[in-house]
Amino acid sequence: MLAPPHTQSYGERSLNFTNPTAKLILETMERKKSNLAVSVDVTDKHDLLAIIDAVAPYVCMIKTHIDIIENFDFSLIEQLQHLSHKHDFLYFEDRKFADIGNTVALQYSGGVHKIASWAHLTNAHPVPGPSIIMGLASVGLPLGRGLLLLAEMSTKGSLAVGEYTEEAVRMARRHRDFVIGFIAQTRMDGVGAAGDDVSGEDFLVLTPGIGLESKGDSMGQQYRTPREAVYESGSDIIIVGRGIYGTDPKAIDTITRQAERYMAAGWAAYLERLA
Ligand code: 5BU
Repeated sequence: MLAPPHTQSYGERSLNFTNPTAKLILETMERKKSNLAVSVDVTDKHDLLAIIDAVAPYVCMIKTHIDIIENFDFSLIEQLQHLSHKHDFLYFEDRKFADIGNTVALQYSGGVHKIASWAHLTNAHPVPGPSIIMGLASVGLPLGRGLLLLAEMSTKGSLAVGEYTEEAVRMARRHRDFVIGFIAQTRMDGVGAAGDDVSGEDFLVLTPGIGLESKGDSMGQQYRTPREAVYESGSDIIIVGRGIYGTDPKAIDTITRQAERYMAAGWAAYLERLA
């Protein structure tokens, strides 16, 4: 009987995956002792670079919304890549693809952002069905990229629940070479398996909606603590945005301290889970 994934160390779990991005994420987490991803949702590229440079020592991953950058040009990508080599972390572009296979393949590879060329990881809504995975895999698999499916969302009234979530997991199970995990609030082990043998199955769970102070915002976001996500719900990576950069993207000292604090909270919750 294999140990369930959430009781294994991140380093051990890198052996559960064939996808190179999944392995690299888990090895980076183990090396840096961090299960923190910072979501840097700022609109100026200079702020983006300054915040990443400040928080990078504390993260395994930086999550971007590259389409909100107002002064984007492709030299930004070279600067982002320089930071990821300097500080040893991966990029997750939170693009939330949701169209037919042919269209998402074009959106993923082309346009001004050329996401597949630099983002190790991206994500997709399962709403179009398995064809969305096929479209994205046609671009991402040859590059060794990974995909997350949105099995659940952190917002009040989310429709991604119940049968929808189960179907997302079944879709992922059929494409394990490329789908390496979920955006979800809890573990998905065995969800929707209906008697099928899923022992040995491992998917990463990345959880947004994390805050140490606030319980939510005025637009439906809901926050839980790192401990609630990692220890109680078995999440692997906490995704933190405003809890770290607050309302002032220029307050770099405060941002650095907050990143350190969330990293410590996330790692302590993981060690508690292993124990
Ligand atoms: P916050 O500032 O920590 O609330 O930012 C959360 C980030 O995670 C933000 O970029 C959202 O787009 C993203 N997110 C989320 O909050 N909830 C979800 O269910 C998903 C993504 Br999927």
